[in-house]
Amino acid sequence: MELLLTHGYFLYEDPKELQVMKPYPPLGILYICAHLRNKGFHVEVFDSTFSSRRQLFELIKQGPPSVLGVYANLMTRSNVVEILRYAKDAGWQTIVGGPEPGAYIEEYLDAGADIVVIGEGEITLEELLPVLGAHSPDALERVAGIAFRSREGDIVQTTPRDQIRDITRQPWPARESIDMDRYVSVWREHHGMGSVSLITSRGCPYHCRWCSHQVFGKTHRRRTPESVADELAWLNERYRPDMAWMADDVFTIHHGWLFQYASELKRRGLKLPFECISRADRLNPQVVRTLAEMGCFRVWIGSESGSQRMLDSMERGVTVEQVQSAVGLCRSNGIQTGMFLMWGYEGEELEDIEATIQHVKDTDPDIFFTTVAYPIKGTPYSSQVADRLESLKSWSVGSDRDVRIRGRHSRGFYALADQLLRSEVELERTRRKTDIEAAVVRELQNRITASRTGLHAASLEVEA
Ligand code: B12
Ligand code: SF4
Repeated sequence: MELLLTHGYFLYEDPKELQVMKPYPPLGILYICAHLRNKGFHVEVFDSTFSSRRQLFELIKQGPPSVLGVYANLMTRSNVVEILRYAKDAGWQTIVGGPEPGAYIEEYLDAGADIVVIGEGEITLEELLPVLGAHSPDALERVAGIAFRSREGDIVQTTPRDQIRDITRQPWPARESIDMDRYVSVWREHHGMGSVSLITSRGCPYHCRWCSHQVFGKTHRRRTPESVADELAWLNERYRPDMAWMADDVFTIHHGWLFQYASELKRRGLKLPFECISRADRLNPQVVRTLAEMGCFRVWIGSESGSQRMLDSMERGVTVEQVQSAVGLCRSNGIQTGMFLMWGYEGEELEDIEATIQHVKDTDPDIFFTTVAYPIKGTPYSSQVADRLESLKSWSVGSDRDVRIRGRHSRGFYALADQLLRSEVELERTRRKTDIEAAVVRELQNRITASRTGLHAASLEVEA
């Protein structure tokens, strides 16, 4: 074996993920695996999702040592660091890639990575694997898109890797190298529907200030509608799922493409229920109708805030009204909506929080999730707050979420904002019912008063 690919996501070791139980395969390393196998390399994938670190370490120990390539993102850093160290000690050469390492080159090199891959991995690994064995810094320097330490210990970063021009010609993810049926069955067991994921494009050209563009920059490339329909048809035939998740950043970004894809599915008589993410400004009556006809049952919308002032300062490029109208359009076409909301972005005040609460009450999405804003390294938001950032954990065991931002409100403050939002929405929903129970309403009103009082009191303090 010339390369073993893995990632640091261990579902059964993460109590939070076990509650959600919505695993999807690591498409990035599966794309790399398919590409390299097509080029004649002997590549295997150790899918950590349903496995344990003990099993991975056994495999590494058993050897013979070769090259280990690990995918890392913001949440998996500490696991990845442990894997890199273990592999290094066992005599393996180590490569790390994915959305996080390019922003922390020095840290990953210090943590046990021989090479950090920046950007897309397919062509970089195709060129890197043959020269790795030579241990020649000169040869490494000629491989674009990597960083490593020279013999003198300096960090060398090579020229940026060009992006793959035609992503349609890339082979589909090597799903056969992992236990895909298990993903589908876990979904079916826990949610009544077996699910598969696929992506139709790479990159997003928008510039929301907190969003990471580490891998694809602000570019956007699409596969042809026919190729995506072929993959969906194959997934449907091979794994018999009940639904699909279109895992693109913004599935609806290109309307012309979407209409072509819809007619391609129609021509083939292929209709698999699916969910996807959209920006609100990419949803109009024709798009939403088309989504519904294609089998879309849920659209996730990054709503973020009900305050236009906050949306503008995030450079979100969307209005509150667009979100409200998008949710309404989905509802009238029988599509559920899921909403992502963010607390604590730079400059957010009590009135912005109240505006968000009012917005969610008015819009009434089927589901909503909230997060307290966290600065992903490499984003404009992270640079903006850099001089007020304090890490709460050491780099190798923490993540970009484990930070305190001086001048921002406390975690307790945002927890109260969250409670207030949930109680207000519940009261609104209760009032819409015909058989209102007075005691329930009173209880909710009491909760709202307590949360709002607590929130106002907590707003007087910020993180020192
Ligand atoms: C789908 C998705 C998810 C899904 C499923 C993940 C999965 N198993 O597929 C779910 C919903 C679970 C999810 C969750 C989260 N996600 Co997410 N997700 C995505 C999304 C939209 C697509 C991922 C994908 O398939 N990409 C397509 C493949 C082809 O790209 P890729 O994975 O980057 O791989 C390429 C390169 O990175 C490189 N590469 C990848 N691996 C390796 C390995 C080696 C050895 C090498 C050399 C190269 C290499 O080559 C690959 C092919 O070119 C990305 C955004 C994006 N467009 O990538 C965000 C993204 C990865 N997610 C992100 C975040 C923040 C999260 C969460 C933390 C959100 C949260 N608050 O909970 C969680 C973390 C979950 C976890 N425990 O790991 C961030 C990560 C930022 C960072 N610096 O790490 C991203 C980049 C979104 C963003 N723009 O900010 N996510
Ligand atoms: S948040 Fe969504 S729309 Fe904004 S830049 Fe990121 S992927 Fe694009």
